[in-house]
Amino acid sequence: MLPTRRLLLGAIAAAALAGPTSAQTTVTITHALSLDSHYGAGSQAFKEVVERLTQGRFQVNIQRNDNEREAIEATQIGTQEFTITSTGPVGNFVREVLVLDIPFLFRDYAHARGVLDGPIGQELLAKFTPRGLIGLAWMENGFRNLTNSRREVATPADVQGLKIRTMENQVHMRAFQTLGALPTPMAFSELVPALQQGTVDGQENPIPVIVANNLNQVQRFLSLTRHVYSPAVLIANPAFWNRLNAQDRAAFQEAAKAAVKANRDRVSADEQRGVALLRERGMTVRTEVDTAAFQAALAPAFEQYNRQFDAALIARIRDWKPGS
Ligand code: EAX
Repeated sequence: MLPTRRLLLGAIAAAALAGPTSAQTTVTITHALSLDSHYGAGSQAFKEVVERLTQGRFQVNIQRNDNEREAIEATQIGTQEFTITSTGPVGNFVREVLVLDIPFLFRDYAHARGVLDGPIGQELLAKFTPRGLIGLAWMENGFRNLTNSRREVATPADVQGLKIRTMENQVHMRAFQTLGALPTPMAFSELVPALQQGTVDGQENPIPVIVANNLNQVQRFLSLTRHVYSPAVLIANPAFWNRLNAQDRAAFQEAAKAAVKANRDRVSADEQRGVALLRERGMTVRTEVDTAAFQAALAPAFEQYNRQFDAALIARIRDWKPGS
């Protein structure tokens, strides 16, 4: 055997024994729910595509952090590279995003996804950059529904006096105040203990969250109010993102697209099966809610939102049609 061939085989064997190349980088992504959730579906798709398109040079470590404000702060300062979060606390970092949290702004999932995937969504993602965050892609939490342990809710009058946990979101808090409820903002991590101890009577979340976190164990009544569409967003750390070369950045962008698709597909699936599942788990579900009465009762809040935000932008969102 020629010496050079023997040397070459030796070098390959040594490299194989040395294990992964030094160029391997582990990045962390967090979200508030388990892997068996609409966020988990997204993070696992993200991981698979990043590791495949970078030939393993980047490894993705998925972790759970159910304090979304903390996760955004950690992504901002770089103690983690990515997070998937509902827009709940995002308005405390990027004020313009609060417009998306206005009740009854979106008609249905097609309307919300169409707006967020179009120019309006891109304009809002660009608002993250000056705030020290990279808004990579709009994902989805879902249409929020009200649960409580006191009574069935069908009209605004049924909400009066209920202590309702809200996200740390001033748009949501104003809405529940206007309805005569007692909004109590807290991180998702504090929600279940607060419901168990009776600190609050109820909360509001999309079906996928209620299912993923078994909130049926601490809540008796579910009303399909669908009062707010709750976007989620994939956020990156700017320093990490700006260090990527064009090829790797393209890989992460492909991974973000895969995360959006897997996340939305799981929301659609959970919406299909979630109500029946929650009934099986013992919840009393009120499917018929007087939506018109809720919208009328929120009129004072809508007036305030029109003053607080760009009324033209609100109209652009409301009037969006496919193809527009
Ligand atoms: O993002 O805090 C909330 O109610 C959110 O919907 C939950 O953390 C999933």
